[in-house]
Amino acid sequence: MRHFILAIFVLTAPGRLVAETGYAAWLRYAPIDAAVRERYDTLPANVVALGDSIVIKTAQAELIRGVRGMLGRTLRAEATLPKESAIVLGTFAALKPYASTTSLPTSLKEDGFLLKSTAVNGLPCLLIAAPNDRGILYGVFALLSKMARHESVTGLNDVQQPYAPIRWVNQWDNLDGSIERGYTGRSIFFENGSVRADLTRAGDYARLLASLGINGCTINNVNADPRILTDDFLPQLARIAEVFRPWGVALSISVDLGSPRAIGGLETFDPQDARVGAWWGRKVEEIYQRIPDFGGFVVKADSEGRFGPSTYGRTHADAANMLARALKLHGGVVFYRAFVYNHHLDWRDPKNDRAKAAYDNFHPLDGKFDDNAIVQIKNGPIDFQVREPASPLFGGLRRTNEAIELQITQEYTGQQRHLCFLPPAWKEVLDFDLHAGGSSTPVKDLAAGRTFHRPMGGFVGVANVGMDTNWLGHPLAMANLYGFGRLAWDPNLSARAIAEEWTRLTFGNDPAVVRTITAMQLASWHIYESYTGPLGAGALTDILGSHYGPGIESSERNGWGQWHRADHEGIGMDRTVATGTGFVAQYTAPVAKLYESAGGTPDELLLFFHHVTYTHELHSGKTVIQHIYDSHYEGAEQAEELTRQWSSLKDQVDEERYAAVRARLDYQAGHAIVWRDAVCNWFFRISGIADARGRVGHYPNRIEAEAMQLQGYVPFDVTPPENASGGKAIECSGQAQRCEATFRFDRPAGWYDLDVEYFDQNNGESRFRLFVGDQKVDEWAANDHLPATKPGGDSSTRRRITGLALRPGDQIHIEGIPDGGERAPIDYVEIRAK
Ligand code: GCV
Repeated sequence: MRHFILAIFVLTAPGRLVAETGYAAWLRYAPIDAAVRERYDTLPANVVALGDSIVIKTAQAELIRGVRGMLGRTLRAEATLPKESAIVLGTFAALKPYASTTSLPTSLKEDGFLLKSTAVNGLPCLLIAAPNDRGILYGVFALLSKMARHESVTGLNDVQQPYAPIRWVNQWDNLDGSIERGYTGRSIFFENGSVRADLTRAGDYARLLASLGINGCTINNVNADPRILTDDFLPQLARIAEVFRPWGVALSISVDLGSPRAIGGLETFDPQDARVGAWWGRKVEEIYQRIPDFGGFVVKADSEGRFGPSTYGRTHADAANMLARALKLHGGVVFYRAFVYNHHLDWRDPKNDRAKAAYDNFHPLDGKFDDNAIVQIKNGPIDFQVREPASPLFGGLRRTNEAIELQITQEYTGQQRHLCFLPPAWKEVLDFDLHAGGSSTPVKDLAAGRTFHRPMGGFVGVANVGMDTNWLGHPLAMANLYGFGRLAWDPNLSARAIAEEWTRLTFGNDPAVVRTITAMQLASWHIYESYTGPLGAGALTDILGSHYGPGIESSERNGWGQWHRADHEGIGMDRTVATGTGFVAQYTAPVAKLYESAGGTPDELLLFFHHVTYTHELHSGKTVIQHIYDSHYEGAEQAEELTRQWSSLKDQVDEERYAAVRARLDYQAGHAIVWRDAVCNWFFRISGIADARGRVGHYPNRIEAEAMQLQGYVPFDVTPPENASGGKAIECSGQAQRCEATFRFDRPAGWYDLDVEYFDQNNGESRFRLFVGDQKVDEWAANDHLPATKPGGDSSTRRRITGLALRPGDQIHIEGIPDGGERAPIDYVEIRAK
């Protein structure tokens, strides 16, 4: 299949819109139109690789592949300098013999590179030079990216180096082939408890990662299965390392600290027990024998039920250092996650606060971690919510390596069904100055190890690519993987520059396409936030289940600590020192001063730090409650606007990707209304304060299904009630094979659209037919794969039937045919005049 896809690209004439699956992502190397192609006429015909490592050979082959795709020319592959102009790939060491002819920036750090138009041996050449082979590969990708974006490649003198040595992704894949928080097919690495036989996609993933400068990939869930370290698994891991190696991507794995006991025959996993240390030492030795370029371990300990050093009264530093020492001999590193918290917190104690956990656990250990141990810190103090402040721990470790963990996986941000481009959110944290000493200490510098001159540091992205052809499900979601890689390379890039680059590479350089998609991406995080989670309250999603649809009370009255503390008077977590949990004190004085007062806290984070009444006035001049109503209505409208923006590209984007994006955006616009109504109605009910604009609770164009004339259908209560219009819906009763809901149309004659809001569960495929009088005007199947087995906020979705000529007195009926556990449930019909 893959070869077939590639063949399509190669054989396609420039300028034509050819169906694309999205598999090629931003490495399409699409044919360049003749007019622009002239720009590359001076490109040499030879590519010389001065060296024969697998990485430099890969770089050479990639350059040939890219130029072939874009220009339709096949460069000659050479191993020595020919007597004509060439593109020369070489490390500084390999280029030494020619040093007299060209000057090299020898102070460049590992993985950096130089693209330079210069004379080598008296001949005009394009030099791609680097301190190491991987840098050359990155230089090749940078050159190809320029060409794909139609930039000139003459007169180049471009020096680039990464901001930090650590640029890794963590996949949370399970050995059985499922993916924790995976929304797009099975694992590309594992299947039924083993490594997949066919690792083509794993290799192709490594290629995508390398094209962004990502140099490490952890392949399994941080909730690690100890079996990954068993003797029969190690050779299988070596197979994955083999397909990563050509791309300079180091393989690493997550390990369970309990492994010595679970699979090692010891009765303990105490990090201070010499037998345990020795076991890890031997295990690491075995790994390096098979995988000499192995990257290291990622550890989640004492968190969400994982084993950890607390079992033996040891510290996280004890555990991290035990592994670090075993790895150090071989050049490996250990990432120790700071995501450690008690998920059985007593919610009745107003001083309890999960946000404090990472700092409380790790700040006292500053300076106690070995030099090849890295504390991996989530961007915010809770857990990848739609908006959180920067974790204070970034500024709380001065003598310890750290890395920032960002989530590419849209766990709490729409699960790749909703468009939510995350680089703007990440930038807010990366650029935030924690005033940790010195004049400017933004999180990006702290994480990169620059502020306190740490030997290591950087960026880790949690990713969930799966077997679905386009990797992440939503074709536009790949911009998050791209954006993570670009920010890991250079966090000073703007979100706009990243969105624009990605669009050009993924959809081509047509100005309208670039303008429209960039604008959509840039607006999308704010839109998603507007209809799902106001003012930093945290996600109002179902935190006990899917983390997807609305579940406003799910975070309350339990030990998970994701509380927003909304009651009938007000909302928000008081985290101040004066009256709250004291979390604010974890920040340095200038930052603490900002957050300690409600007046100093920016509106968008107000409820993260303060408990206020619903009538509290924001900086914007609105009351909190009116902001909640307005932002949810605006967000839902803007989600609808995204569908219009995308429609404007109908003839400029290939049909396959156009349709795939269109379907997701349509769904999103409908689900944004589900969110809007759930949140607004819940807050209306709890606060008793009406929407000043009269929208909440009033749906004049809506006909509730339970108010229709029913045959075979029965009304039922949806739980929680705000997740269905009016708190009720209908479903086919007991053994009914076919049910009907009918209503009489009572508006003036005209053209109308009908939105049928129904529930699409994943335990059945009901079918629906809609009739006006006796005429069937639409039919569909509830066959999406939404994360729910019952009617509610996760499964609520809509069918839009457009352009119906309706007359007063028309009988409209919907026929539902249930299947399995899904009883053809319907919530309401919304009538919209054209
Ligand atoms: C891998 C959140 C997610 C979990 C994840 C955890 C973590 O709680 O919901 O699925 O577990 O974070 O980051 O360890």
